[in-house]
Amino acid sequence: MAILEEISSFLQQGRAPIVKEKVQEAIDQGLEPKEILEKGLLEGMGIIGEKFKKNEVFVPEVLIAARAMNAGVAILKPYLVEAGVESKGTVVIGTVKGDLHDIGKNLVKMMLEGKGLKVIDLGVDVPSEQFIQAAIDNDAQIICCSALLTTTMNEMKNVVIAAQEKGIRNKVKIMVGGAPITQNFCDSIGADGYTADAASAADAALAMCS
Ligand code: B1M
Repeated sequence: MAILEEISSFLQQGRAPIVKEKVQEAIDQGLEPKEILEKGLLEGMGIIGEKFKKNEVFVPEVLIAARAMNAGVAILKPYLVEAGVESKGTVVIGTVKGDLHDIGKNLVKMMLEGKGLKVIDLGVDVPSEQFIQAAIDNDAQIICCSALLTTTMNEMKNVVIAAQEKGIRNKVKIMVGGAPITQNFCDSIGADGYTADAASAADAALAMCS
């Protein structure tokens, strides 16, 4: 299984072109797409996530590793669909209305994908109704809201209220995060989960889906 270790290692180094080559090589060798995903790509992304949590690597390395993962996943995607690999859950993510900061949100998205979750990314400046509609349309288990401004964090409460009003509050968990967000704030608006960093957000989301 040396090739899977190579895929993991090149992914951690952020070497997208070699990751693509190695994933194709693994497919040509007859390895199962699910195994390439889980023991190669997700394994590598998981190691990066843990290092990020411990401040052993930083935002640029994570972004580059993510690019390498996306490159590998793009090669694998048609085979995964063919093999019928099911995602472990669906998450709708976005930065709340009025807020254009997306670096942290993109990191959370990447870590979620690294855990095998399907992510519907609504981008930035997302109104509460759009979060709810996307959750309904995609049968999502979780809505993830990111905010970086003290002036926009209260939008998260509107997402919780909109979920109640649309009658889906018992079907969907709402996770919140971003620099100004705290556990107290999460509790005060009636959201279901807060984590301080992207890797922990992915761990929490996976736990909520299972
Ligand atoms: Co802005 N900005 N910014 N900014 N900006 C901050 C946030 C600020 C703290 C700077 C400062 O004054 N010291 C300040 C906010 C102050 C406040 O509200 N108290 C601020 C301001 C004021 C503004 C503007 C109003 C400036 C102006 O125009 N006068 C303006 C607002 C625009 C808008 O959104 N409407 C503005 C604009 C911008 C840029 C466009 C220039 C740029 C954003 C570019 C982009 O995102 N594409 C920008 C940037 C880059 C920053 C700083 C410098 C960096 C933010 C960042 O990306 N950090 C920031 C200062 C700072 O934080 N030091 C600042 C890295 C990122 C990885 O961290 O997003 O916190 P973060 O994500 C973390 C965790 O929070 C967590 O995971 C990540 C890491 O693991 N996380 C989650 C995030 N979302 C999560 C969701 C989860 C769980 C975890 O679950 C769902």
